[in-house]
Amino acid sequence: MTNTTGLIFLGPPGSGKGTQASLIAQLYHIPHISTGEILREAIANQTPLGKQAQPYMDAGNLVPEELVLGLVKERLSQPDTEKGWILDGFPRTVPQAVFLDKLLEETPSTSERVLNLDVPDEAIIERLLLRGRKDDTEATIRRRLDVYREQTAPLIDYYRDRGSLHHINGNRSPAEVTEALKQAMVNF
Ligand code: B4P
Repeated sequence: MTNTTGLIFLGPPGSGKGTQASLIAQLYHIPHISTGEILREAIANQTPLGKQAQPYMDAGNLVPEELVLGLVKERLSQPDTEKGWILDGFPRTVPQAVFLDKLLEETPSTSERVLNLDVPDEAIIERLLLRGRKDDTEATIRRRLDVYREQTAPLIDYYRDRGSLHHINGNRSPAEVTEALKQAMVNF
């Protein structure tokens, strides 16, 4: 019997994953697990993880798998994930998705649903330049979009083949996107 639903938010950088995952997590009282946030916090605290991750993030590249896999495994083993969870920014590569599958096999009561936010490149560049985070320069944003296309977009086929993928138009107001996500979740 399935009694835990894990939500995976997919989409290009700046598609609204972080914004929406945070809102949905509050609404459904489940933890929002953002690998980007965890890594930024590690950088701010200058932990060994943060020091290793920083050059990759500054350049708009993914941080090496060995730095993220362990932290996700550890986070998903915390008791607050028992009723459900949202992963935002993970998986970002097919090997990360395979790792997550193996992890979830250990908890057969968990099923996953994948929500993919679609937003065109021009809108993304505009949004991220406005946000102005350290890795939001135009050159880095373009690099992150290339990395997304090369390494993360293949996950759309990966999850579509398993029938767990829902597409959401993310190119509208945040409130409209939240409403569309809630509707998709009703129909799971
Ligand atoms: P993330 O923190 O995941 O950053 P992101 O993809 O740029 O952000 P997100 O998509 O959540 O932003 P949001 O739309 O909320 O990753 C940063 C870096 O960490 C990566 O480049 C990588 O180096 C590393 N990393 C993270 N996970 C990794 C992994 N698994 N493996 C390896 N490396 C990893 O926000 C964007 C802006 O748009 C905001 O300002 C927001 O206000 C605005 N916005 C949101 N929705 C909007 C809407 N509907 N309309 C207008 N504006 C909107």
